[in-house]
Amino acid sequence: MTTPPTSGSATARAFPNLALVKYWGKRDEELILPVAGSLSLTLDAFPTTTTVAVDPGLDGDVFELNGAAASDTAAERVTAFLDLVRERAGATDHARVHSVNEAPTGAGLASSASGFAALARAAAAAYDLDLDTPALSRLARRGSGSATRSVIGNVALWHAGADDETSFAEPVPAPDLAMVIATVDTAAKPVSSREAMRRTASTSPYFVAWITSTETTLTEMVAACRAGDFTRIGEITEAHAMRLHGLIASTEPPIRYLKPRSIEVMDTVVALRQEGVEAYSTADAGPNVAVLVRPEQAEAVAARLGDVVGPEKVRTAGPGPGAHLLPDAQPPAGAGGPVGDEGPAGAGS
Ligand code: 2P0
Repeated sequence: MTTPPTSGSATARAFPNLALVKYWGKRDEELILPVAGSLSLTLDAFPTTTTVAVDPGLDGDVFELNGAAASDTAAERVTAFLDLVRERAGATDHARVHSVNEAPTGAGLASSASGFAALARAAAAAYDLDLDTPALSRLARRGSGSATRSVIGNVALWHAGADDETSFAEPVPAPDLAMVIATVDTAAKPVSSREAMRRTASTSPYFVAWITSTETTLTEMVAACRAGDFTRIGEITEAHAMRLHGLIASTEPPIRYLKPRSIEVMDTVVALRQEGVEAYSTADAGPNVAVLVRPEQAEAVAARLGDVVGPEKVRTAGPGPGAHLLPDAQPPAGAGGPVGDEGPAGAGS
């Protein structure tokens, strides 16, 4: 059987997300099925814009990131992902992938989330795969776990699911949220998330408790979101982030992502609360701290955190849209762009 040649081209944009209930640990490494569900806020800043152009003349995929050839490791990961897309599309032609990532280096925003969500959207269109939003979220999951959630705008719930078909993200109604992000350190992390997750699963005596408690926490968080209970959302966010870092510290050899300055930011957030400003800390697999606030308080909180880390190291973000296609003529890269049909109404830009 000969496969019909494909020569499509598509451009998509996706934004990073910050988890309020964290994903940490896989029960299936190949399918990237998580040990528990998670929930995040997709941001309206620092997008990745990716064009996939199928080219029957190529011997292999070409991956360019921010205008330069990507590393071999990154290129291999993109090709492995495109192989999945081609397998489903019944296609064999390779593609040129051109990606621009606007996250400031080391800002602590996982570019794999926006990167694979944008790649999934663009590659599905370029290879003529007609996927609904859950199917697109499942596809993005195969690139990177956190990308599952960046397919969805605003607040996204990633179900752990029973299998590949049932492990995808969907929107959850929530009150208006904003994040103030304090960059503490831009050095490369000592251990990648992927490797640290493996070490946690194989060495931490707390891992089983993490799995069971995260599912309970997630149920509580979804209820708080639906109820529009900002205070409870914040309390759960901060507690779950601290649990993640406690869990990571319990590995052997131990891993510690937080720095003294991260703790200083977190203490400032506690002080802000004592002064009556509702703000709650979270941190991913790195030293940078994101602070969940009501949008109207973002500016005041940003000024306060600027006193700790320097004003130039503080950024604020609101809720952003899910991964979406851009018109063929690529507009200048930047935050915003059309909100995809995945994005709940009013999901930011
Ligand atoms: C999260 N993180 O929920 C958690 C919290 C970091 C800390 O998802 O191996 O880059 O590609 O599935 O998605 C980072 O992990 O890992 C992450 P892979 P990913 O956002």
